[in-house]
Parts: sequence; C-alpha cells; structure tokens
Amino acid sequence: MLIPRETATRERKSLDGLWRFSLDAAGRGRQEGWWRERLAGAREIPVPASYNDLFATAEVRNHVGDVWYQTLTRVPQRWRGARIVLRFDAATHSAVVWVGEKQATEHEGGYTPFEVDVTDLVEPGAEVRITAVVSNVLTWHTIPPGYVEEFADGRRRQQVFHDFFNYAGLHRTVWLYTTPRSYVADLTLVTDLDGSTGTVGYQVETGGGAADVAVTLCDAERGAVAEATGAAGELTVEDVRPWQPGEGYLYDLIVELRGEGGALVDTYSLPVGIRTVRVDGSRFLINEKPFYFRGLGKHEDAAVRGKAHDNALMVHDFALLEWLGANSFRTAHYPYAEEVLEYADRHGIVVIDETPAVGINSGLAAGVFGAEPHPTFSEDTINATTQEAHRRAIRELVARDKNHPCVVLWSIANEPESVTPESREYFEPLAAEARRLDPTRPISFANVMGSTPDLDKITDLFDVVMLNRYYGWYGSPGDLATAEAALEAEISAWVAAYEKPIIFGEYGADAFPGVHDVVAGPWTEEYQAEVLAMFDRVFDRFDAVVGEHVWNFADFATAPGVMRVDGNKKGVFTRERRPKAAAHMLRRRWRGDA
Ligand code: BDP
Repeated sequence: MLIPRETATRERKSLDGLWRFSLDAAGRGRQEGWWRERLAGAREIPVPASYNDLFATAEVRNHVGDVWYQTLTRVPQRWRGARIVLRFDAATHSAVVWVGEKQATEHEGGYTPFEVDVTDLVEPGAEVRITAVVSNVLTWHTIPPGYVEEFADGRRRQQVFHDFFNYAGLHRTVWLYTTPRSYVADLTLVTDLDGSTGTVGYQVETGGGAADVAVTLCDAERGAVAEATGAAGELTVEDVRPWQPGEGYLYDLIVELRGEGGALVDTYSLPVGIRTVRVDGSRFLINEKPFYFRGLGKHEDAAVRGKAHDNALMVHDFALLEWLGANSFRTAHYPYAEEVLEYADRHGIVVIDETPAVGINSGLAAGVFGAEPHPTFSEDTINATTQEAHRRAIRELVARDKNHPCVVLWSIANEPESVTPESREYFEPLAAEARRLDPTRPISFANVMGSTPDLDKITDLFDVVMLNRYYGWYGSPGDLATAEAALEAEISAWVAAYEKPIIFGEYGADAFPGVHDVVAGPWTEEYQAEVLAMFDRVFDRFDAVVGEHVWNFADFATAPGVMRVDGNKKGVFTRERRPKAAAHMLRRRWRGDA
C-alpha cells in the first residue's frame, strides 16, 4: 500500500487539525444516524491525538465504545477529473467512515492505514462532511484481543491482556489525495547485492486501465542509474551504494505510467534502500555481514497526546537513540506510524516490525492483568475468527511496510502462549502466511518468560529466537547472582536446542526516577542499571546472542494496577525523555566513548 505523496501528477491535502468530537456512551449514534448532520454538543478535538487524556475527565479517559469524529473540508476545485482518495493512516481500533450521507468504508485494526476511492462521493469545489465513528472495543476476535465487562449498573470496562493503556482515536494523519484515473496502485521491491552490483526487482500494480510502465532509479544526487520498462522487471546498479545500519543511503525509484504517444499519465516515486538480510546458522546477516542489534523496545506513548504520531517527539526519540548509541528498535507492540519507518530508512536505523498481536496468552492475562481465568485457545476465547483477524494484521503490516529497508525482521506476535499443541495449531498457518507474503525477510515472535526450549512448541516455525526475559525482576528480584545463573542456564539450553540467532527482545527492570540507594534494590535507578549490566555480561558469553533490546525506551502509560506506579517504569528515559542512570550506563556500553 502506497503512502500518499505529491508528484507531478498527484496532490494531497492533510485533514489534520481540530475536528468535532462526541462520546457515544450509550452507543446510539449508529442507529440514530449521527453522520447525517453536524455532531450535536460536540467538543473540539485535535487530529491526530488519542482522545483519552485531552479533556481532564474520567468519562473520556475510561470511555468504552464508540466516539464520533467529524470535519468539514473543501475539495479543491482543480481536482476535477482526478481520482480522489480518502485515507486514514490509523483509526484505533476500528472505524466506519461516511462521506456526506454515504458510508464510504470501514476498517478493523488500529494501527494500519485504510483508504477508499471517494471520487463519486465528493464534488470538487464544494464542501464535504467527513464523519468517522471509532470504537476502542477489543473482543476475543480482535487483534489485540480483550473483552468488555458489563456491570449490573450499566457500567462497562474494557479488559485488555497487554501492558499499555488502551489509547484510542484518530492517531495519525487523515488525507485526501488525488491520482490520475489510471494510476500506480502498488509497488513491490526486492533488492539484492552481488559484490559491487546491486539489483532492484520491481513489480508495479496499476489501476484504472492499461498504460505503459517505465521505471527509473536515481541516486541521491538525482542522477539516473538504471532504467527499465514493463510492469515487472529488474534494475541493475553498478558500483552500488548499499543501505546499511548507520548509513541510510537511499535511491529513488520513479515509476511512470505513459499513455498514447508516450504522454505522462501518472508518476510516483519511492525511496529504495538496496540491502540484503538473511539468517545463517546463528548469525543475522545484513549485506552478508553479521549484525548485532543494540537497542530497545519502544511504544508510541507520550503525555497528553497518548499514541498520536508527532514529528517533534519522533525526531527527539531518534536523537535519544543516537545519544545512546542504539542501532535498532522494535515496534512493540503494533505497527508504528509510517513516518517513523521512513525516518529510520533515511537514518540507517534497523527495525523489528511487529503486528498488534499482543496478549494471546491466558497465563499472563490472569496473572498480570487481572483477567478472569480462561483457556487461551478455545471456541469461546481465541479461535478461528481471531486467527483470521491475526492473518489480516500480518497481511496489512507486510502490505504497508514491505518496501522499507529498515525493516529486517517481522515479529508476528508478542509473548503468545507457545507451549501447548493448540498454540502450534494456531501459529503454524500464520508463520507460513508471513513467509508467503514476504519470502525475503526472516520471521520471529517474542517468546514469553517460562516458555523454555523444553516446553516451547513453535520456535521451529521461525528463523530467529526472540526472548523476553525478566530475571532479576519478575524472577528473583533483588538477587542478581541467582538471576545471572538462571539466565546463563536458559541461554545455554536454547543454544543446545536450536542453531538460530537469539535476540533478547526484552529485558529490564522498573526504576522510579529519583529513587536511589547505595545497596541497590528493586525500583532504584541503580538496580535497573545493574540488571541491565548483568544481562549484558551474560550476553557477551554467547556467540548466538546477536541482539539486546532493553525494555523499554521510555516510561509509558498502562491500565491501573498494583504492579504499576503511574504506569510502567521500565524506561531508561522517563516519559518526559529524561535519562535515568540506566541510560547513562547503556550509553557507555553502546557508544564505548561516553
Ligand atoms: C512483557 C511485555 C511488555 C511489558 C513487560 C513488563 O511484553 O509489554 O510491558 O513485560 O512487564 O511481558 O514490563
């Protein structure tokens, strides 16, 4: 799926700004047809933003169900004759959209874009009302899963099985954009390297009728380095400058559709990083060189705006990654705004890209999040319908992110149940689907603590062992000698069981900022740093460990609970992005020069 871009044949208009917004606590709007007129009694709301923390009321923060967004915009007169598309970069977790009186589209899944051709629904030059009802409800059949508790007095509460606040709303940009009537609909690129020669295999999908395809690859100075015609083919680049960690060198692929007499019909251009990625035994190779992941799991999370994409925060977070000496991060626990991946492409930051499949695990849900005990997989809980939603989530992730050179590994789930025959039945087809959709990248999932190689039933389906481990925190807190021995023993068991690279997808400890002690105990900044140092010491004893991603980059909001103090405090930065002692310690390890 192509990101909207301005080109010689395309325009785009962001609909970001203040929209009208109404809570629909009683769930009446869909029956009453609230899209038919101006939303009554509406507040103003910024788009993009999570709605939860904006209004200083529990009613909005803890709302369960539908909310309504509405804006009036004018379609430029000069767009007459063009194909006009309405696109939501994200609506969390599901939405139905009306253009004027007409339902235009609907979408499930809170972190991937959806779009619809609205050419016949709008009139260039005229105003148009766009209304979206957005639901934050998670069920046994959504990704991520959850369920809604209903109380006798009519109250509803959303139970989630994941450790971050269920922020919702229009989290990313909403666009109107144009394409010509015959247009470039999608592009799939596969790059390869052979010595100093690079290749870019391309496939162009078109819409709206036949036109001839011509592609030109330009280098960063805008000089053409290779050309081809036809909807699919391969471009060869001599003296290639590869995309590599730390150096996000990008070519530009310009696709042109040409009609009668060679007239330009449509043009679209896409940044291209030429690189390879492959697993070989227990090594993870980027451009055939062993790569070691130094970085962190992140979240899209900040005060006031919740999970909204924000360029200021993005630039700052990348600056802090650089300050730490990190070379990579994981999009825990959902696909991030595509702007983030584009930024990582340009700056040579390596990304593990994750679906929103977090919480497929009843053991964790009951133990940590206070959910009712239930089997993970059953007719009444996570079932074939959930699996289908999960398959769609993988499909939409790959469709959106397949062309980003920064993405080197797909993570199809975080900490699912993985020790039962049911978990194998559930994951086998999903792993196969991920491979079918993208045969060029390795696949993995984040393995939960306790799912050791003797118990785990799904690791053979994947290329990389990604372990989330909390020795010294959830296990033997305050006793790092015991933690160290247990960690070392577990890694040895993985190394004996599989010849696969091992990445630590999570490890860490909470630290409440400002709590210090000379004899470090849990919650102090010193203890957090000591836990990380202990893990690092053990990692250095194993060649098969090819990555360390600390949990987490920054403190983040969670549902209320006795395990959390104003949210999860495992950040090495506070939620305001101030460094804790652990950040300084990591900087010394990762930069060496600090
Ligand atoms: C892991 C989860 C992560 C949590 C973390 C924690 O993958 O989302 O925030 O533990 O407990 O289970 O801090």
